[in-house]
Order: sequence, then structure tokens, then C-alpha cells
Amino acid sequence: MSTIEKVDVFVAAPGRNYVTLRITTSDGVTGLGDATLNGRELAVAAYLRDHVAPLLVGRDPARIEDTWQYLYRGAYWRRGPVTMTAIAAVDIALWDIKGKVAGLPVYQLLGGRSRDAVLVYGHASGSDLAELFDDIARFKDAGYQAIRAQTGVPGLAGSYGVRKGLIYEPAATALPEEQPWSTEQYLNFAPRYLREVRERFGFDFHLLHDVHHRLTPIEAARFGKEVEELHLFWMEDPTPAENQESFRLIRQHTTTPIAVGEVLTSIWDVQQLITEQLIDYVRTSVSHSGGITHLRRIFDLAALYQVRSGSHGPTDLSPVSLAAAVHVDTAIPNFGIQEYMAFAPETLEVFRGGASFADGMLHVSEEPGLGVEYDERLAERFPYDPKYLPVARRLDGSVHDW
Ligand code: KDG
Ligand code: MG
Repeated sequence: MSTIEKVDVFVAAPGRNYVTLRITTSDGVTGLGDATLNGRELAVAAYLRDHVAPLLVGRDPARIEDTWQYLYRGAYWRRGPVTMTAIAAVDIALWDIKGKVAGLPVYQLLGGRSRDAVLVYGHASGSDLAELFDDIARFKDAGYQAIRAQTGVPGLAGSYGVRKGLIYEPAATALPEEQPWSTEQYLNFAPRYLREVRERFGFDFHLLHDVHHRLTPIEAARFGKEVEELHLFWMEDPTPAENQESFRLIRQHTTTPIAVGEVLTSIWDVQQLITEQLIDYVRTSVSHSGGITHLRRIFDLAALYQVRSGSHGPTDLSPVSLAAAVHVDTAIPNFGIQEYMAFAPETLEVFRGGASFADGMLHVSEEPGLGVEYDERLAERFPYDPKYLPVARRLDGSVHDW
């Protein structure tokens, strides 16, 4: 029987910080997992090196479900981003190995194709409306059929979601940058600028917007109602989702579709949102919510309630995550959309292969496994570079959800 022989954890910053897990079997087959948790990278790396790797050596790499249960239940302590990201990395790596051993791409092991390609949305942004309009035009020219629009709120320095340069990177400083926030100013401005986007570019593309956890339920209800006739594909994270029940209030007031889940790590965190149909898209990610095994379980639950997938896919998830997400997207019946951002050139030199982009869609790799290779030697040239996400403060100085 083949066994797990070696478990390596790489922490490197090719373009940005990534934590990468590599499992090697006694037959010399390798599998890759993404263990990146933005701003908390070393916690997951230590969890894997100190507490997971010793448990994996000698195990049967084919027993993916059993390994998931062993790591989840065996830890005794439940859920949480560090644990679930570590389990996810192991799970993704084991699926990669299973695919390579079978000589099949992972989506074939998940039941085969449900679709030819995967619809993605790109991130258009600008510090003001003129810049945002230019960026939307650029995304349309590049073939995107779905575009997320974010711009700075006039008078507030450093709004969420606005790119500086070609690569979006919110974790940009050695200590957390503090950014001002005013709900009043945002609520007065955002519906107006989204209307201008529709007036300028029409309705022949999907328009998305990320509220990024900034509103209370009743504020979110107001926002959703005001943008209803703009037919957003979704409003994302309108309010923090720890209290799943709170989405009922938003639902009572608006038909604007709701997407939630990028900071949530398990099926139990989205159970009420799904089973009570309080959201339309579930955005849990393959690398923060327990890997392919657990993400599939979440999406299968969602399918029963006509909730579709909308996997989180920013650049702070590595190309290994994107590849794994696209294998899942290709296979599941209730796929909605996949988030997609361009990676830095250095990232694509270190992580080679994976899904490819054409005409607003991602195409899954046909290579056995996930189809991604990691260049360990090249990665060594990009040492870890500690960076934090920003923190938001209201104008009175108190901390707000970033
Ligand atoms: O690390 C934080 C980012 O992943 C997050 O801010 C990105 O909200 C995000 C999104 O929708 O991609
Ligand atoms: Mg988001």
C-alpha cells in the first residue's frame, strides 16, 4: 500500500504571501494544497508543521474522507479559519494525488463535467468614477461577462476594493493600515454610482458589488431596495453573517440577490442561511472551508434549496485554490459564478498550470490531478513578507468591520 511519506510546508511571497502544502507518497506521487490565510499565514503553517504533518506520515493517501474526519474530529476543537484552512490544504493535496494516481483530472472524480466552462467575474475599480468607468471598459474589452464595481467614497481615504496598479492587494502594509468609514456617506453614494454604471454601460453584462460586511441588516435592506432596478447579479456580504438570522430582515425588504460566505469556514456557518433560503449564492472557498470534500458538501446542501455557488477567489488564495475551485465548479450542478483576479507574474512563475481564462470563462485543466506545479527552488527567491489587512474606523474613531 502506498503511504504518505513526506509533508512539506512552504511559506513564500512570489507576488504576495502564500502558504503551500506538498504531500509526497511512498510511490513518489505529490499533491499540492493551498494553506494561505491572509494576514495569519504563519499560524496555519505552524498548525500544519507541528500538529498535522506528524499525523499524516504513514497514512493511506487514498482515504480522503477518513483523513478529513480524522483531522476535524480528532482535533476535538471545532471549526475556525486556522483549523479549516489547514484541513483544506491536506484535503486538496490528497485529491490532487488521487487524480494523478487515477490519471484523471479531479473534476472527473467528482462526477465529470456539468458545464463546458466556468463563468467568472472580474474586479473593476477606480479611486473615482472616471477611473472606474475606464476600468469597466477594459474588463468588457477583455471579454468579461460579469464585472464587480467598486470605487472610493468621496471624502473617505482608502475605500475597500479599489486596486492600486494592476494587481489587487488589500494586505499591503507591515502593520494594519487604518481606513476611515462612514456608513452615511457610503449609503448616499454607492447606489448613485452603480446607477451611473448601468446608465453608461447598459444591462448586457452581470454587475456585482461587494458591501464587505459594512452595513447593519436594516441599512443593507435600504441599499438592496435602492439598487433593485439595477438588477445586480448580487450584493455581497451586506452585513456580517455571524448572526445568520439577521438576513431574514434584509430578505423581507428586497429582491436584490445576496451572496455570503468568504469569511465562513464550515457547513454549520451557512446552514441557516441555506436551509431558510436567506441567501442566493454561497461564497465559501475551497481553501478556507475544509477543502474539496467539505466545499462539495456545502454546495450539495445548497443545491437542495436553490442556492448556487459563488466561490471566493481573490489573489490571496493561490493558483492551487483557484484550480481546485474550478474543478468543483465544473462538476457541480448548482454552480453560480467564480470570482477571478489576475495573479502577479511572479505568482504564475512559481505556480505553473491550472485553469486558463478565455472569453470571460475559466477552463479547467485536463492534466491528471489539479494540474498545478509548484517550483520550490524559484519560490525560495521570494521570502515571506509579513503583511496585514487594513482595519476600518468610523469617523468617531471606533472600530468598524473592514
Ligand atoms: O483577504 C481578504 C480578501 O480576500 C477579501 O477582502 C476579498 O472581499 C473580498 C472578495 O470579495 O474577494
Ligand atoms: Mg468579498
